[in-house]
Amino acid sequence: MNIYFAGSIRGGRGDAAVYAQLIDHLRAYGDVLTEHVGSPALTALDDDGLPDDALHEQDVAWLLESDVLVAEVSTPSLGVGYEIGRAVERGIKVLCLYRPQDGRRLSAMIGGCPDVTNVTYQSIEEAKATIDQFFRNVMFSEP
Ligand code: 6IA
Repeated sequence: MNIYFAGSIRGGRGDAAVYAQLIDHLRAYGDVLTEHVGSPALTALDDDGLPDDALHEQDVAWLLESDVLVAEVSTPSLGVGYEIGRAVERGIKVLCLYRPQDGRRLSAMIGGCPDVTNVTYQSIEEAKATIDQFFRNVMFSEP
């Protein structure tokens, strides 16, 4: 199973350590095509090494060959929102994990999307249990 993990990069790297732990957990279910999203070395202002059009082309290609998209959406990111929209259009199963914080609310375009499984969590253990449940459902649902 190909898994696309989406998490904020230029939107801010405050949750990078969370992404790394979720990616680690997701490896039990398949190939995570976007492991770099969890890299502690990656900052919001890094020189990405590739021009933006090449990054976009590469990421969309990975997205379209994915069976599942798991997004951590606590740190708002234009790129993550875009990826969720493209996945929904394509009929790819989407799980969004959101950690509620004072002074912030999840975008209605994500929280209100009927084609997205939206789950809030507080601890990493809770997020991992949500992932386990999501994959149980994916594995037992019709393609
Ligand atoms: O708008 P944002 O940058 O926060 O969007 C984050 C999302 O866009 C992530 O889920 C990624 O899939 C994708 N994305 C953004 N920047 C990159 C990137 N930069 N490489 C791959 N995907 C990206 C180069 C990083 C490289 C030096 C390790």
